[in-house]
Amino acid sequence: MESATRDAFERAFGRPPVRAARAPGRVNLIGEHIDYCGLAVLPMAIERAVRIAFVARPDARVRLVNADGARFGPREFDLSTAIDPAPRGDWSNYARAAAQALAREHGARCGIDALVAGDVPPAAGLSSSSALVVACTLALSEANGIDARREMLMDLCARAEHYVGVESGGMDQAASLGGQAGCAVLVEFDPVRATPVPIPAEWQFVVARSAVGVEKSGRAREAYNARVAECRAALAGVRAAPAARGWPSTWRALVADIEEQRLLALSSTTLDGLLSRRFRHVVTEGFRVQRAVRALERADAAEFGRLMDLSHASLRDDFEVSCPELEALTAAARAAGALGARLTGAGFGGAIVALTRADEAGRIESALRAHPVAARDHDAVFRASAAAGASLGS
Ligand code: NG1
Repeated sequence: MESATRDAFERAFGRPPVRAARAPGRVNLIGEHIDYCGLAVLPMAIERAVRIAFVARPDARVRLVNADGARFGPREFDLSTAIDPAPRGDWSNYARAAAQALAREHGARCGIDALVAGDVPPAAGLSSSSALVVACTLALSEANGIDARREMLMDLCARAEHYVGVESGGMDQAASLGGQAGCAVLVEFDPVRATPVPIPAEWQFVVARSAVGVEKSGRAREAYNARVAECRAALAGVRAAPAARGWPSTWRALVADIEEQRLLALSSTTLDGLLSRRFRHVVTEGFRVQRAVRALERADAAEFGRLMDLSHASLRDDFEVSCPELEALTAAARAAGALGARLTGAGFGGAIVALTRADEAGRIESALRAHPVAARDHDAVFRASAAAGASLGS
């Protein structure tokens, strides 16, 4: 633990911290808006992380102080199986989410004093929210002597985050917990598992944040939840078609067992325009993830980049989660020589990720940094390296 963190903790709580939890953010390489359909996705954990210095308390009180106190004021609540949420958008709701899930599922009763710090940009599609949920879960598990397996934590954290009212899938929590240095993480569901896939040393991913923040506690929440409901309706609509009799009931089994063209042909004659486009995104993205994993395994950067471009087009045209700023940044990355570029995360603003050869990354970064729609702070554009997953330390 850094001495600055230790000092800040002592100033806040009048005693030294004992343990530290770290949970990274993630950038999703491909497989967007399909985790909540149970389809595999391919993110990687990044070096930016939420860090919590903490000490267990003898009672159920959870006291939180944020290193960025100007934006995120101190919060307190009691750990129980029914924790009242703070007002919508309050940062403590992610800690409340973790605490309630651990109390309900593992009988956690012991609170913590915690100093929360981190460098995952919030509201950027880089999963600062899940990093906070995962870091709090690790800290509270440790304080309560809960010996948790990784897969169990992935599952628990994914469900826990529904506390904030977003019907999200399990990608972010699995990436944060399952990351490995130098590797992308193939996340599969039901049951959740994370398999590392090495990234060739000459590949470089560059992330650029747009100036448009995407507050999942704000308007993006309704837009996101609407997509989840539309996907459910699209699947039900296709399955109800006489021609689909005997077809499997889940997205995963459909993508595994039925040819892509047959799925698309049936959906286009069965569903209305909007649901048919949503269905097409989910199915084509599901197949793209499989192709992208094969491209990564054989170090075919050109093919991986092409799949990123196709993913982005599908998110824009069929899933309608892009915006002019993300269009401008992906176009700028490609014009500067990126092999592929796509929005990353939920969309509606936030960030893009581009793939480039490492020796050409500087040119892409400069083009993105100079672009008028890029965020204006010092780390709006950065090279993302695949980092290790969440951990406990001292
Ligand atoms: P963001 O908003 O980028 O953290 C969200 C969901 C994911 C996934 C992506 C879209 C949360 C916590 N995460 O990620 O589960 O569905 O959108 O692929 O809401």
